[in-house]
Amino acid sequence: MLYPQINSARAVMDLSGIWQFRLREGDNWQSIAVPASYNDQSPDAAFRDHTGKVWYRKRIACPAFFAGQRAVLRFDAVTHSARVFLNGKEVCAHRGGFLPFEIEVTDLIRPGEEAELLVEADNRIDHTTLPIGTEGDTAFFGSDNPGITSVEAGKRLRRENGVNLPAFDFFNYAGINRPVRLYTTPAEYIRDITLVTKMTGEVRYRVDAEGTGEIRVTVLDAQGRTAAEGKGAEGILNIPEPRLWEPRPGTPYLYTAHVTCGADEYDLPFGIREVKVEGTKFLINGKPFRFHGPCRHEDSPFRGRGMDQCLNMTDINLYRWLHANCFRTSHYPYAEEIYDLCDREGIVIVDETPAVGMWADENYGWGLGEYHAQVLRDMIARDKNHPCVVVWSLGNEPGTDTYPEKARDYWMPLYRLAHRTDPQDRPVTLVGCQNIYEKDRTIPEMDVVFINRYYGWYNLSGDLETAKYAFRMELDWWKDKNKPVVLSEYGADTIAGLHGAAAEMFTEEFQVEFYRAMSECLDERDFVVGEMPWNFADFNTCQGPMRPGGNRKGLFTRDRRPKMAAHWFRGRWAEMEKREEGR
Ligand code: GCB
Repeated sequence: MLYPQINSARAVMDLSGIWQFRLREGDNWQSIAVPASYNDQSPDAAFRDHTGKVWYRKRIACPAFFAGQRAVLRFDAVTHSARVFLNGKEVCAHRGGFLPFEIEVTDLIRPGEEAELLVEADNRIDHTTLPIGTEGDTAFFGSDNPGITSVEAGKRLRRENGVNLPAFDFFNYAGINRPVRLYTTPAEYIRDITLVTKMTGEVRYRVDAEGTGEIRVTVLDAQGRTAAEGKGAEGILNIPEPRLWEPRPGTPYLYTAHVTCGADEYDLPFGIREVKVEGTKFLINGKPFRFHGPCRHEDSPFRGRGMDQCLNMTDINLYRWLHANCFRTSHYPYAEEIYDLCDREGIVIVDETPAVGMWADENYGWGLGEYHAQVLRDMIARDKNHPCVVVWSLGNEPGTDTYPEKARDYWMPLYRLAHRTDPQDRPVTLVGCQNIYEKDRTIPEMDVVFINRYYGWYNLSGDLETAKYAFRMELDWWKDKNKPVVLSEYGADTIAGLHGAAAEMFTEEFQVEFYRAMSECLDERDFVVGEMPWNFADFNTCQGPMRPGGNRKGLFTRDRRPKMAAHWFRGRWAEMEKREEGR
C-alpha cells in the first residue's frame, strides 16, 4: 500500500488536530488530540484503564477543487480495531492496531460539502487478537498466586467486569495512534509499486495501476538526474555504475522511482542493496553485517504510542549518537514515517508482526493462523520496498518448547508464507524466549536465530560470573546449528540516578557490568552477528509489582536522558563502527 503523497497529481489533507471524543456511549463529547493514544490525555484513571469501545468524531470538508478526483480516506493505524462511519453510514471496518487501512470515498463525500466522520475504536485484546490479552486473568508480570480460592474468585470477578489485561509487557495504548488523511488521485491511478534490486544495478519493477494510461518509470539519482527509464507495467531497468544503499552513516544512497500512469504520478525512494544469509554470516551487499542497536518501543509521555515525528527524529539522532545501526520494531509494525527516516539514515530494521503474548497450551495458536497470515501479508505489502528492512520477524517469544511439534506446525507455514510473499525474499526469523532450547523445534529452523536471553537478570539474578558461564554453555549449543545468531534482547532494569560502588541490581553500575559481562561472551564467537540491548528507553507497561513506573531497562530514561550504560555502548559501538569502516 502506497503512503499518501503530495505531488502535481495528488493532494493530501491531514486530519490531525483536535477531535471530539467519548469514552462511553451517552457521555458528553470532549476534546482529544489526534494522532495520539487517548489513555494519558486525561488525569482521569478511567481513560488509562478503559476497556472496550471509544468514539471519535470530526466534521471534515472536502474542498470544491477536489471535484473530478478520486478521494480516499486513509487511517495509518487505529488500535486495535475500528469501524468508520461517514454521515452515519458505516463505510469500513478494520481489525488490527498497527497497520494502515483505507476506503475510497469519492461517492460518499461531495466536493464543496461537509461530512461527519465517526470512528469507533476498540482496544480489547484476547486470544483472537494480535497482540494477545489475558481475558482478565493475571497480567504479564502480575503476581497472582494460582490456586488460592479467594484470589481465583477475584480473578473471576475481574473477568465478569470485563477487565482486559495484556499478555505482553507494554502498556495497551489505544485509539487513533497514527495520522488520518484524506487524499486524492486522478480517476485512473497507481495502486502499488514493487521494486527488487540487485547490486549490479538491475531494478525489476512492477506497477499495479487502475486504468489504461501508459505507465512510465524513470529512475532518478540523488541529484535528480535520469539513471534509467522504462515503459509498461513490468520491466527490468539497469542503472549503470550503481551506488549502493549501505547500512552506515553517510552512505545510504537513495534513488527515486518516478512512476507515471496517465495523469497520475508517484515518487518512490528506494535503495539498491542485497540481503543474504550464507552459513553463519548475515550479508548486506555481500559484506558481513553485525547488528548493533537497542530494540525500541513506540512510547513516550503524553502521546503514549501516538506518532510523533519530532520524537522519531530525536530517537534516530540518539541512535546516531550511540553509533547504533539497527533496531527491531518490537513488538508490532511501527508508523511508516520511521522507516523513511531509516532509509535515509542507513539504519536497518527488523520488522515484526504484533504476535506477542503467544504462550503455549494444548490449543496452540488458538486458531489465529489465518489472521496472523493476513497481518504478515499486510506488513510485507506495506514495507516491502524499504531498503532499511532486512529481516521479517514473525513474532516475539511464543511458547516453543512445551508443545514443540504444535509450535513448529503453527510457525513454519508463516515462515514459508513470508518467503513466498516478499518480492525481495528477505531472511525470516521468529524471536525466541529464554526456554528449554534443546526441545525447541522452531527457532533453530529460522534463517537467522534471534534469541532473547536474560542471564544475570531473570535467571541467575545479579550473579554475573555464573550468568556468563551459563550463557557461554548455551551459545556453544547454538554454534552447532551453523546459523547466524543475534542476541535480540538482554537487559537489566535500572533506576536512573541509583548508584552503588559495588554493582547491585537496579543501579546504573550494574547495568553497565551486566552488558560488559554479556559482551565478553558475544565477542568470543564469530557466529554471533548481533547484539540488541533491551531497551532503547524506559517505557510504560501495565501496572505490576515488577514494574515501578514501567519497564526500566532503557539505556535512556523515558524522556531520553542517557544512563551510564548508554555512554558505555556509545564507546563500544563507535569502535565497532570504525572496524566496519576499515573493512
Ligand atoms: C522480554 C520481552 C519484552 C519484555 C522484556 C522484559 O523477553 O520480549 O517484551 O519487556 O522481556 O523486560 O522483561
